Amino acid sequence: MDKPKEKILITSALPYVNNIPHIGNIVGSHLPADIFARFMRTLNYDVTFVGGADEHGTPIEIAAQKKNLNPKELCDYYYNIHKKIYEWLNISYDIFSRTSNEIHHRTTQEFFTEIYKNGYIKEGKISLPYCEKCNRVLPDRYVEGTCPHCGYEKARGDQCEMCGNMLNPTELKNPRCAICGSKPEIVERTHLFFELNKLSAQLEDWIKSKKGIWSSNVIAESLGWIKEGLKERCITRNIRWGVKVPLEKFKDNVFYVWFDAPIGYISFTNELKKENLWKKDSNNAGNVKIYHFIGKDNIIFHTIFWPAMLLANNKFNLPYNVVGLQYLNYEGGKISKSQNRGIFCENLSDSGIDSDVWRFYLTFLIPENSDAEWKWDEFLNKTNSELIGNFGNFVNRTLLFIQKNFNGKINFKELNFGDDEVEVLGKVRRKAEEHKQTMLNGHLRDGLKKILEISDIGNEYMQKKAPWKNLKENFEESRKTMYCCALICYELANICHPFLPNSSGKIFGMLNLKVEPKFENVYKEDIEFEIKNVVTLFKKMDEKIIDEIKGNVSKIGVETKEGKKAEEKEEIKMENEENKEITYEDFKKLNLKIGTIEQAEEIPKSDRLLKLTVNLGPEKRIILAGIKKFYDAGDLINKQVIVLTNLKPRKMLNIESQGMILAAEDEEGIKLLIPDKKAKEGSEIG
Ligand code: B3M
Ligand code: ZN
Repeated sequence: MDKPKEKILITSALPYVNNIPHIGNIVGSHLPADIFARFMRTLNYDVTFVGGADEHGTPIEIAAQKKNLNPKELCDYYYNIHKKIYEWLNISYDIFSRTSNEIHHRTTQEFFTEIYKNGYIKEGKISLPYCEKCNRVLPDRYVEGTCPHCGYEKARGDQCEMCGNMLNPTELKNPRCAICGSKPEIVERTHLFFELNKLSAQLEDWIKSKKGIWSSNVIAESLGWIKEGLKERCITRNIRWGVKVPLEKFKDNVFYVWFDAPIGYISFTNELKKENLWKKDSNNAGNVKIYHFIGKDNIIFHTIFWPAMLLANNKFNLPYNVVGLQYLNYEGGKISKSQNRGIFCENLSDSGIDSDVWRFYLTFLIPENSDAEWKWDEFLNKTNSELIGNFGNFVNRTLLFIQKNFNGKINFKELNFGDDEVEVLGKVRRKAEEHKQTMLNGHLRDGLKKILEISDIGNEYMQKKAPWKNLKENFEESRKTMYCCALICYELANICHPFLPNSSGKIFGMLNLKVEPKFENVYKEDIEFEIKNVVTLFKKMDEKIIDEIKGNVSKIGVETKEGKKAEEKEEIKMENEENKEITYEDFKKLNLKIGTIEQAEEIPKSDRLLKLTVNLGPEKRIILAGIKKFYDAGDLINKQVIVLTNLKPRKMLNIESQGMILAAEDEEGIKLLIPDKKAKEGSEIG
């Protein structure tokens, strides 16, 4: 294959790390971006795929405030959850970074300074809602009210979620403070404004030049905005959490989150030491295609606000494509965390289902042109009939047949392909080319359909040739058929990789070939297949499995009872502490002792905690332990445990917990550490 002609930079919208992502977030940017990145790699493009967490702004601040955490604590916790989820789903980020990193702050400040020097920033006075009760101004999401454009009653100060319009906080009708609900008054403050309006003509030309590349709705929406007239936009906020404004007069201000977030695309690329991908004056100038994958509420920020920033700065390449995706609904309604409707991804890895299966159905739900909808019965049916019945079936029956009847070994030696073989391989090749075109045009769902059509062709051919019948009378004919089927499996291993990376790897493995997915003509006559260790690719689904999965993946994200929130906060703090390194001196500070559990009770408000009374020799302690799911209270009586006794007591659900019991955790759950012989209560450990 030729060496790469072009470098490609792919980005996926940077999620706010203030909650657990749901499947709508996955199909709305990470998954399509990943499929495209993987596909372009198979075409030998030099692909860089960047993502990361958007950690600033009022979405983070408000979420942290509601949990009584500082924003950094909140982000540390959710960042790790997000990262693990994307890893499990095989989202092939070259980097998944954070806008709280120093390099991002520096990059943002330099970016701003350049725009400032180029004359696109001015000072201005702005009226802002001010909440007397909370004693603060209310930027962006700190104020809610009725949208002046569409009448939606829960519009936020920076944007209306319903109609997508960008707003100024004072434009809202019936405004109220998002924290305490009081009606704000209006105060005046001096801020910095980005003069977007100066770039209107340039933006319009640029957007028009994208006809045929961007989808028509992205173009229409963007041009609509220009037509309405671009206004200068306030880019500073009088809060502490964010990137500091590098001007003396505004040193107590930070940038508006939508100013710093997209610069994350640059700073994360720089972290990879690939600065040149963005730089206009590098060797790559004009030769890097930048693709942004984003949800529909982010379109304007990526087709107007961000390109305007880039134009004003004048040192960086502009995006080539902005892929705007629609929303995913769930069983007839919107996904909603507060109503616990939808699939939240934290427990996907416990679902017992290969991530490829999730990716498979989710690919069909990528909302390319209109909103899509998750349906459990469709998940079951599509998985069974298309992924397993068609694709998996062809691969498994081919490989098993060869393993069994040819001792796994099959090659082209002394074979002559007949008309049927020429025909079937030609058909497969044409489908593969159609697949490629479909993918290049950005239709990932249809791209996946073409792959299923290929395995369909394979199944049909095998059925027609009935190689099992020829095994005895015409062994060579059977061998020919199976070599041909093995080639089709090889094609499938290559071509399914962007969608089903685990399965692709497994097929390569079973064919005993190096895992090197490439889009190329696989019809070589010199492959020595040595098929072994054939495994079934996918587990068949049934109602019972679906019910189990449902139970697993939808019990997350319930944020209703106060008690739960309090518990969650404790967990976040504890988890954050776990990630720090300690010294031996630190370890010596731990006071660990043997104790015997004398009483164990359930706590009605908690499905996680048990209340234990532990005898430590000279004293007894009440300890709350998060082990309810794994131990029955009754079984714990008289068990000996290791207790951390000098942990500062803390209150959970109004009960003071006076220590901590040591336990291990693995995929089955939590296991208490128990001494192997009975020891005296209060014995020291170290
Ligand atoms: N964090 C919005 C969102 O998560 C925002 C995207 C930023 S992309 C630079 O929906
Ligand atoms: Zn609105």
